[in-house]
Amino acid sequence: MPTRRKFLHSSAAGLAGLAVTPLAPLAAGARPGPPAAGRPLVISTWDAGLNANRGAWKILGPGGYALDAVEAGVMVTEAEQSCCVGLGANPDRDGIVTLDACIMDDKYGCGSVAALERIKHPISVARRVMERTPHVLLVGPGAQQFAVAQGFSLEEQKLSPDAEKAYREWLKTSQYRPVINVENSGARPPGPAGGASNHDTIAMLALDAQGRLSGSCTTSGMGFKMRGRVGDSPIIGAGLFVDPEVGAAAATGQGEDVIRMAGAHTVVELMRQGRSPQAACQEAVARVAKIKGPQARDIQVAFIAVSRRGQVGAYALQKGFSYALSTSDAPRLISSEYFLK
Ligand code: SD4
Repeated sequence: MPTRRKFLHSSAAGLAGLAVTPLAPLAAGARPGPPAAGRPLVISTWDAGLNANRGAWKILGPGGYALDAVEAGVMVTEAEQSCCVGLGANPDRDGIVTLDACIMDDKYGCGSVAALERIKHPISVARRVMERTPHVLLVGPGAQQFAVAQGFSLEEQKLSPDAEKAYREWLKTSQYRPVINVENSGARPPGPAGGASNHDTIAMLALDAQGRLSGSCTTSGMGFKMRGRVGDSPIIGAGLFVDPEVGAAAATGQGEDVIRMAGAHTVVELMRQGRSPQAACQEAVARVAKIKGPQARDIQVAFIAVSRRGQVGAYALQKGFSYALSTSDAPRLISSEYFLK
């Protein structure tokens, strides 16, 4: 167990690492440089981001729209049927898989769904909410009703074999203990099922050849969560935020702690004040650490960010977070820097 003293020591070390000289804050109405037209890129969370980025690059590479890319990219992950994204994911404590997703374009358009059941591609439903309703967020049965009315098919309510096994294991204790970095631990909580493709929430940010930014995020949320629990991932400003004047940011990790400090919005606002995407992610993570105190050791929170000029950044609370970056059709997996040493 970390002592409070050790924690304070490591926090101070982390904060010292934050002595990044900020760029000059933007004057009212000013824009942070020209957009990065002509140089598309896509960044996404965890190792699952590699395949997702490949999906996104099929659109970005030939000059397509960032919004189409972030939808298609995370659809790859939703279809992979892993422990934590899409219908193959771990269920809630009542044994039902419920999915959260959101999407945001380059014109402050946004749409999300939460607690959606039996729909294979929640990200596409979120996009329909954005494009075909006057609303931003639909939840539960209403979200499902909308999806069906939009032509999405209702899949069987049945756990995947891996999820079934993990759920049965979980029932033995029924203890709620989210596992930090389960996304790339190769283990599906609480038992040994899962494997190399194990991952959690995927969040993706893209800048296209015309300098347009978009973002997406999709998850089953924390495995074995309370029924009705919604995390940060479908909450605009928490799990995802895109401001075409500044940049975009997305979060992964313990959603409750991202929501309480308006995570992605905080990162974007720090960029607006002149921080680079890297410094902004770092400062936002430091804020989580400060809020949580010694309990910060029990959670993971990480942010990724892109400026409208095409700079990227990422930072995590704890060791173990990785992200995929593509500036060509060959994505790279990068181990994130982190706060708690
Ligand atoms: C949630 N933020 O539902 C998600 C979980 C996550 O990596 O991102 N895990 O709280």
